[in-house]
Amino acid sequence: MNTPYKSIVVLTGAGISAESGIQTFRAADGLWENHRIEDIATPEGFQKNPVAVHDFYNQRRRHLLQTEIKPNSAHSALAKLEHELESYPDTRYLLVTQNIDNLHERAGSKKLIHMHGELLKMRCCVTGLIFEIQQDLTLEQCCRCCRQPGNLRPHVVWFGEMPLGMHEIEQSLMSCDLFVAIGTSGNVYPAAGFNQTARHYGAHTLELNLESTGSTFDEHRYGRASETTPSLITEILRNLSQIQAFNDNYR
Ligand code: BV8
Repeated sequence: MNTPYKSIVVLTGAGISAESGIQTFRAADGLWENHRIEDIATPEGFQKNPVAVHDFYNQRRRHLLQTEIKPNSAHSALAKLEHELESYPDTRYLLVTQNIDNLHERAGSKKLIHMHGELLKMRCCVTGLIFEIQQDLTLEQCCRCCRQPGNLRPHVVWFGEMPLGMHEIEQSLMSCDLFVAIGTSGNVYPAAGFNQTARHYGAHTLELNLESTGSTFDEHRYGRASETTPSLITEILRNLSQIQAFNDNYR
């Protein structure tokens, strides 16, 4: 990688949070292991058995809020990239995550789109208003807007629902020159198609994963995200500073 990038889009999946102690979806002991997707992560499943769906997310929320669950060096490296790029006003950056945990924010990321929602938020099904939540969500809980029980759901995008921030994401994919996917199996659309969109519009596409996902990228780097991500960020920032120094010398 030896060219300075003008617009960088990063997509993360469950694999970036795995080393922080959060289960991925499709690993042998993954989140979907004991559940059928259609029962637990669809509006129909919620309609049919809201208690089971609340329990699935309440368990994940309790786990996320445990003291030992912290951002890892991959989350920190992305936050560092965003911070350092503030010194390069001509370089645009966007982080899109499929994850509903808050580890990117806790590491310091700000330019972030949670395209599949957030575990620490809930939404009123009647008004659409969104509220923070740190404890269990139950059918008995009243929303602050309607002041009656049973209207609240996790602020999470289920299968068959429109992901969040799609317009901004699509605009960024069409204008980026570097697209990096970190820790995602590429099984869920439309996120799984982002690399093709970026490539179609001329971006260099790079996949960081433990193993090959079979998806089409210009470049693959295998290893743990906590190692591959910091080294990639160091490389990007080194390139940028070298180009900056060159331009300063020959202005
Ligand atoms: C939609 C929130 C219409 C809930 C989730 C074609 C086009 C469009 C849609 C579809 C299509 N085909 C099918 C569809 C419908 C569907 C879909 O994709 N179905 C799949 C099953 C085929 N998609 C939808 O319904 C989406 N909505 O399409 O609306 C539309 C269409 C176009 C444009 C606009 C609107 C909504 C999908 C959202 C579902 N909600 N999550 C929750 O979290 O409970 S999905 C959920 O699963 C996650 O959010 C995430 O997206 C996905 C899990 O994927 P990964 O993050 O990749 O995790 P996984 O475990 O699979 O992989 C982990 C990877 O990490 C592995 O590769 C592993 O090797 C790696 N790894 C592990 N450890 C490490 C590591 N890598 C590095 N280091 C490590 N240490």
